[in-house]
Amino acid sequence: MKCSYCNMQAIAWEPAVRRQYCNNHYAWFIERKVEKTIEKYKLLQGVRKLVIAVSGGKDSVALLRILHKLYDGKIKLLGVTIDLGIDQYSREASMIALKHYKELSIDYICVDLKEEYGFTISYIKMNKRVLRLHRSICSLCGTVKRYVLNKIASEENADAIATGHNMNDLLYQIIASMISGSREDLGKALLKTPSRNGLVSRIKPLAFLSDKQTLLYNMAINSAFFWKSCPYAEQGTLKRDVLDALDSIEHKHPGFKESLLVNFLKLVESTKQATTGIVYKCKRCGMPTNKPDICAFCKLRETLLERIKT
Ligand code: Q46
Ligand code: ZN
Ligand code: ZN
Repeated sequence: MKCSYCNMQAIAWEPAVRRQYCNNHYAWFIERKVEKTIEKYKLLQGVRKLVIAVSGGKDSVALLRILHKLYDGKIKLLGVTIDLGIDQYSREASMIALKHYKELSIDYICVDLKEEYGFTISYIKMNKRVLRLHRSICSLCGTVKRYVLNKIASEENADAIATGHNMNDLLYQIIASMISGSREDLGKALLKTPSRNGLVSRIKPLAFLSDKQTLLYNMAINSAFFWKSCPYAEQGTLKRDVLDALDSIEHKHPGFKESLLVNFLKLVESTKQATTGIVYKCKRCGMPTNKPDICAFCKLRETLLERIKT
């Protein structure tokens, strides 16, 4: 199989555009796709300093590499990695993120949850029942990651935070928002949320890339990524079933997932519902929260530290 653009051997076939690509042309195809998303949805309008959240996994590594290629020297980039304290898993993943920062000479901040806040995600997982924490470990971990990223971005005066959420993540958020009817869930599916009241804008430049495309992109540019799954990743979830169903439709109708996302975004844009939720200030730490009293992170941290003391 030859590349549709040159004589090199093809490594990927893209059914939606009916073309095959060699390593170089595949990297070019993916970078153009991300650039088009950024331009169409004005993701970097007014952004002079950008935090890039990098876990070391395939999506965040692709995000870092693509944004560096497209915007290094034009926008100030700051990589942020959180060591969640999930034993070996967190250490190995963080090492990969550090390797990329050094290779690309990008400024970065690495936060060790245990050193900085006195607890780890493993501690929460082990003591969830005793602590009467009823949310799933991934939902609690999400609260922690969002809080830490926002705090660093605020302190560093960044204009936005870029995350590696891909098309599957966003499509699942759309469905989750329909199931829960929650405005917060709907907001998570937006490509760009505005900065307001201490909450730093969030952007998702990989919104139109699939899992397979970010994987192949890393392979095409020979970029190392952390491939092991988190030991706490939930198996047999509704999310997995929804994504499998969407993939089977996509297989029969190439382009289905992309048009579902595009049309959903048009619908949200026309209603503007998801961006109008009230943002309060936490009475403990002063950070933004959707709770009128203390934020979910401070509440979680107080519960944990009380328990650790006793
Ligand atoms: S790190 Fe945290 Fe993920 Fe592990 S506990 Fe769940 S959310 S699966 S991306
Ligand atoms: Zn080629
Ligand atoms: Zn707080």
